[in-house]
Amino acid sequence: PCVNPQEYTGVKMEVVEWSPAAKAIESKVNGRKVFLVAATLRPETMYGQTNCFVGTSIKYGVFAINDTEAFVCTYRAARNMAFQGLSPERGQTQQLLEIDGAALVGTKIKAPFGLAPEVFVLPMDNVLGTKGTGVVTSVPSDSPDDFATVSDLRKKPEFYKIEREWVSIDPIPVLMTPTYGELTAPRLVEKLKIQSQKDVKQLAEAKEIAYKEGFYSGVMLVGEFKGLTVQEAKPKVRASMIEQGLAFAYAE
Ligand code: A2H
Repeated sequence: PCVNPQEYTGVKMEVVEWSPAAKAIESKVNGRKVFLVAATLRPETMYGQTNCFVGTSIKYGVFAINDTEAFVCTYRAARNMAFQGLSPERGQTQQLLEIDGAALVGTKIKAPFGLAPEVFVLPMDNVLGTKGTGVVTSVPSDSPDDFATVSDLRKKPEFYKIEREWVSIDPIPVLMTPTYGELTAPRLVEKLKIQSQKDVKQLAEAKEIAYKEGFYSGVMLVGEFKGLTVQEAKPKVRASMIEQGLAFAYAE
């Protein structure tokens, strides 16, 4: 049972170029702009996006939101969104088509507020189809899960069926903490001797430390709110993204 609803920020990552396996979507959206929508709890870190993750065995849908926009996310998320005013008709999804996560890999998308403005969709083992939108934007500087996954992909691109070029962006410093400096997640992954995204237990611990450290002791290094504490900047970055039409509030 859900006691405290989670207030996510839905980040709209516009498709710039579909992967060959997803190319057919283009002709089925009636000229709409299509966005992969990532649910995040750390909007203040969006400057450091280096890619985006999907689960390769998760089913996604392309959902019409209105006449001009369509979102890629799980059916479950689209249904929640429809009850939050994001669909042509309240409470009703309008699915244009279905697509496997694997087919989305290699799609080039925009990363709103990202210092690297265009990034690729990549595979992550631990994406849950039952949380958020099923799409996770990746910030390896501040998310141990993201850093560990990107490191796996760089070590074995053939195994993960990706091009090495798709993981070419290094972690981008976003905020500074007294204990871990400007790359909190890489430091923690090293300190806790995390070898890969499969080390879920240590990753949960690293995630907890990174979150607390960032929230209570972090200071922004980049962006509109550079110099503010993370605690101050978090709602401001979120509001700014929403105001610019690059994100929306999403609860579940
Ligand atoms: B966070 P909570 Cl920089 N499956 O965003 C797996 N993970 C998911 C997900 C899904 N379906 N949907 C969202 N997430 C991730 C940024 C970030 C995040 C940073 C640091 C920590 C962090 C960039 N990735 O999360 O279980 C998303 O990653 C750790 C709290 O609902 C989202 O925020 O609490 C977070 O997990 C939501 O996790």
